[in-house]
Amino acid sequence: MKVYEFEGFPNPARVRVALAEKNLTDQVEFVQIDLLAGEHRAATFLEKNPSGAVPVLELEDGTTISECTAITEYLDHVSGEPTLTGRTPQERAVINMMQRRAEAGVMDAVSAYFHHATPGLGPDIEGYQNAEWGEHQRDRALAGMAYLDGVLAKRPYLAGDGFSVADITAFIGLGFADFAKIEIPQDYVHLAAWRARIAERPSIAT
Ligand code: GTS
Repeated sequence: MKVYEFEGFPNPARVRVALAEKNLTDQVEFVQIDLLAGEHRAATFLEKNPSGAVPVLELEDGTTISECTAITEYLDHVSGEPTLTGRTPQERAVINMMQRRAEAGVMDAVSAYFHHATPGLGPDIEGYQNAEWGEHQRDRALAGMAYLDGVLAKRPYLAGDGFSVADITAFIGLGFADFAKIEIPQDYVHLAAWRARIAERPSIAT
């Protein structure tokens, strides 16, 4: 398997954590796509992902899979029992729902803030920017974090009693918020405690 990524960037980091959780990291060849140099806009890369975004997983038969959720779904089923995306119909549905809430409410909102209200990836890469809309996305991200804080007041992980892909998305989304200089309110105490606990997982700490 190959993973096209830009190491250290948030969406590729989601897949790095999933790979580590499934003990698959050493089975992957990582190929760096320099986003700052615009390598993701080259025709050869757009053939792999028409969205022009990393990460992309490429299988031995040439199949390319983009979107972190789809890649994680594949990895979770290719190595042992599913541990990240749920086993029963109910688990799968709840994890999917919470993953999407973390993604839309934090990850995607922070990303939109970064690309619109800050210099983002620089003038050569950021074509259209709308700062007002970007600022609004920061408010959305803070609202998303407040929602997750409320969820974590009632249960240890976002989708219930076990760690899942929803936790990966939210954890990396908070890291992206730090990078984009969105200040996470200190009174989100449940979110902060959960974040400290997740940071200790071997898939993240090492
Ligand atoms: N929904 C996609 C996923 O789940 O994979 C998002 C992918 C994405 O936005 N990737 C960013 C990218 O390639 C990299 S990251 O900075 O968000 O980690 N962006 C290219 C660009 O031109 O914005």
